[in-house]
Amino acid sequence: MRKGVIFLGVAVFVILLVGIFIFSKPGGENFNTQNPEDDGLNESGLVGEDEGMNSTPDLTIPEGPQIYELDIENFVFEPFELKINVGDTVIWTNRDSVVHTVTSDSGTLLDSPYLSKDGQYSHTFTEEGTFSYHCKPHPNMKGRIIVE
Ligand SMILES: [Cu+2]
Repeated sequence: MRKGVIFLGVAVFVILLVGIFIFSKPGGENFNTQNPEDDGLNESGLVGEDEGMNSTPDLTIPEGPQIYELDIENFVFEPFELKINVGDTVIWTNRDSVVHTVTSDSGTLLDSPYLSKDGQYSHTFTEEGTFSYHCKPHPNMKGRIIVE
């Protein structure tokens, strides 16, 4: 009985020692690696996230005014409807051999000359609104720019 108890005690002691050794070694490594990682995450997290949060919109905002190219082809404004933002520019290019125009339905915002093949007309939209236009020689040719 005594030998058994002593053996059990020794065995438990050894197991505990081995357990502590096994636990402390990877544990220490984990703590050693986790702490710098945590620190790194905290540092780069606090700084990096702020930079990230700032730099992501910064990457979006500097896109700024856009230039949209719109073809006039086969007697059609392509695309027929275009949504853009204030400050954006639209460039119409006539791909037909026939002359076309870009002419506001009302007002004179869009008032291109007669565009021959590969002729271009551009306009920068500075106000919100829906701007419908047509082609003077072909009034059935219609298009509109929606500025938001
Ligand atoms: Cu036309």
